[in-house]
Amino acid sequence: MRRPSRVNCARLSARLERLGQVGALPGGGVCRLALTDEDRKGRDLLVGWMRELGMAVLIDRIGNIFGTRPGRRPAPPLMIGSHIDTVKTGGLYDGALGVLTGLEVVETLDDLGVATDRPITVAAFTNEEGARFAPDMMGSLVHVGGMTVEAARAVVGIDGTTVGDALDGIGYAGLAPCGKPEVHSYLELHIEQGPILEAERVDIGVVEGVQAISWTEFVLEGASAHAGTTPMAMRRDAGLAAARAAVAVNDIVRAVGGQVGTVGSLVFEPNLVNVVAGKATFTVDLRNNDADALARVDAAVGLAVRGIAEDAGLALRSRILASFAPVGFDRDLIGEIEATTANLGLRSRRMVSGAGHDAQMMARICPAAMVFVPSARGLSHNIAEFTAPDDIAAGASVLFEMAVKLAGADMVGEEIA
Ligand code: HGY
Ligand code: MN
Ligand code: MN
Repeated sequence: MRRPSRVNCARLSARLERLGQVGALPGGGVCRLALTDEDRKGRDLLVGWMRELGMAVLIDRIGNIFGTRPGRRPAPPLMIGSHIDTVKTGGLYDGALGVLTGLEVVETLDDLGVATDRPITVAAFTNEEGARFAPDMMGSLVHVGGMTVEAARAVVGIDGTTVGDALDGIGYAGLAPCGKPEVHSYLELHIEQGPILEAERVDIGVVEGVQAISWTEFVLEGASAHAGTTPMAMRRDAGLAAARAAVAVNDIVRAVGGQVGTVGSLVFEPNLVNVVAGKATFTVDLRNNDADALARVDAAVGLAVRGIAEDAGLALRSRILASFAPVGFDRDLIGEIEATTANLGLRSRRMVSGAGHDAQMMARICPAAMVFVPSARGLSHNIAEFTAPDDIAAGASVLFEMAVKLAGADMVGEEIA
């Protein structure tokens, strides 16, 4: 029997809807690409909510936003985080659910008049998606020391802008040094973004870790030529070679269990109906929970693309956009989440995340864990992304009860589950 949620789910849904109006797309869904004006508006809204809740707001040099509710003692905080940037075809929940549920945990504690032993910090990390500026999880990677601020600021995005210029442009290059505050433990509530929880009718995903990620950009260069006058044998068609490469990636990936692979972007130049493409730029996203298997697939893809380029007499260059090993979350926190879920009368199952998350970076510096809630039809990075209110309530309840334990809530207020 599912126990009632202690958080105010209507308030949480209202904030999700309100944030979802920032960068809303005409046909539904959201576009708040990192460090765009839409991202700035979302950040402003979040900072405003944090200040309304009396939280101390700190913005660091890469634009990570931290709002802190004080504890009885100035100890390293429990951090509850995620991101509010989205892909171009984003939904209301990817990232935003984790950040706004963190706010809801804080406001519910305020409503109950409950103090906590240690502070609670709600975090919104910069550029988790990596869709405009690679790699993904950039803000949390800088926070844990995996990338310098300078290197991050120098990254050139898909539109030719640097992170530094975009960050300065939206006014979120904070003064606080990166890597602060030091953190006691980290929790992240996130939508599953896949089909498992819904298919198995399970309420909560207890996330054991995140699979390895490899992003590579390939550039094929031949010669643009007239589509009508150039004999087929004379062509150095970069577009055709890129199309062959995409098929090769798919063939290699499908032959390896547990492997996924995507050619998500492919740009022809000059990209005109009557010109043989002289240049083609495409990306390959490969993921596997087995790092060795991923390395073998990565090598096989590189070899295949090189062979295709040579056969077509094309020049080839490539660069790594992201490369992250598999990550395991904290075993004790995983057990605690399972027990909390059961105590709330909810069904859970353990799982590995197919998507990357800020939690995988935070796991480098403190005990970290994630809680998943179902995605309708397993959809995400799609404007039809949806998670039912009951599922949001269940996830928020688990996060709240975990926060109460980890932050050492004082039972001054209403009896807490
Ligand atoms: O790519 C990912 O897994 C995440 O959405 N950044
Ligand atoms: Mn996300
Ligand atoms: Mn995402």
